[in-house]
Amino acid sequence: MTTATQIQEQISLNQQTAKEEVSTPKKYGVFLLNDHYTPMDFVVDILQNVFRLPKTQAVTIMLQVHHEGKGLCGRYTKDVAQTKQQQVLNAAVNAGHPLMCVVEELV
Ligand code: TYC
Repeated sequence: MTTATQIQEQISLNQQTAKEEVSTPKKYGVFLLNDHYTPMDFVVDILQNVFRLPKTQAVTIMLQVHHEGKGLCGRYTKDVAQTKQQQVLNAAVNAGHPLMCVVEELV
């Protein structure tokens, strides 16, 4: 026999499943921060190689970070954003540059 409680539980499960199927995944922005030491060419290389941006766009974003302190490099799911951030930080440490990179949830 199916009780009212069991029916209600099944409805709750169905609603949960439906919500997971239709809700769009959150997006996360990967941002570069300015500093006084990292060479501009190194930042442009990062934007081209990690974020797959064309040179023109890479230069534009690098200059935005240089002048405004921070710039959006790309929007991704959380795991991809964190992987890109780690690639930037690894490359910066290996090259001896203090370049900083942060991930922020986007609204
Ligand atoms: N401000 C740096 C310089 O003058 C260049 C720079 C740009 C550094 C962007 C970091 O995220 C950055 N060499």
